[in-house]
Amino acid sequence: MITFYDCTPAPSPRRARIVLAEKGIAHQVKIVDLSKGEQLTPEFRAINPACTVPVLVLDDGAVLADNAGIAAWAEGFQPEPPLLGQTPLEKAAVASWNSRIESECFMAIAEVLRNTARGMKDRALPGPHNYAQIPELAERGRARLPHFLERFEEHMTGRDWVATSSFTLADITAGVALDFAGWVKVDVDAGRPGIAAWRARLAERPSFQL
Ligand SMILES: N[C@@H](CCC(=O)N[C@@H](CS)C(=O)NCC(=O)O)C(=O)O
Repeated sequence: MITFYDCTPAPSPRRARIVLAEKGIAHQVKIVDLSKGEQLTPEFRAINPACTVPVLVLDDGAVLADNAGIAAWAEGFQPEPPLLGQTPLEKAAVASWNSRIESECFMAIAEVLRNTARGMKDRALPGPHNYAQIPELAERGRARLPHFLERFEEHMTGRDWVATSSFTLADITAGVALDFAGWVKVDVDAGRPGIAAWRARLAERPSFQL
């Protein structure tokens, strides 16, 4: 049985959880409680030395230890519904938006959270090594996020989905990222009708309830 290592509140495993649900890929779930530091135990390090979730372990024992690998594998294993685009140009648009959202939005929010949260003192980055918080990085993240949102609102105005004319991985990454913005108390919908309408469409999908 395919095993999915998950942590329910965390945004990164939620992205993979939504991919698996959209594809209807059967799996069992093992919870790694990040709040208890279970990602740092010898048992979990033996599965993923990077000490992060999501992780998917396939029937043959292959370990997929990040969203990029899990999404690529899922598209090949279960092509329907396509999430990575169908034409060469669509594939380019999905890859490009996915990467842009990760670096400009997800990372900006993570910079704020990980460099301010008391519970993340000395855990400013995920992984096996401890890093001290840098308050200036939190400030920078707070400044970067509205810049991304301004451009994203312009892009989403008059569009149904982020990268192509249908729902793709870019919608999953962006939808999870913008929910994550709530963790640093940013209301992404306020004054942004294009983003708000698209998020309302996402909220109708059963996979987004997960
Ligand atoms: N590159 C990874 C990033 C995964 C990641 O950062 N996961 C976080 C949860 S959102 C984690 O495992 N954190 C462990 C920690 O904070 O020690 C991916 O997207 O797959």
